[in-house]
Amino acid sequence: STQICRILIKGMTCTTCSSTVESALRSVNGVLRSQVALATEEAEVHYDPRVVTPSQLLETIDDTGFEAILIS
Ligand code: 9UX
Repeated sequence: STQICRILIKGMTCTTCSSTVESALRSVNGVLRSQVALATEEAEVHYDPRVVTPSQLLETIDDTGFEAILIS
């Protein structure tokens, strides 16, 4: 069944930054939905744990140039 993780993202300063991260997360296999909020510096990601792990989600964000810290 679907799981939800929340990730703190450091370094985003404009909506293009948050859109970049959101698109990167949505392109990952196993991600069902993803919302990135610039104001709170948080991503909420709905994912299939049989396909993708939170660690891979953090790596995806790191690859866009922003620092990612797992919240829950
Ligand atoms: Mo906005 Mo983010 O111009 O690296 S895209 S600051």
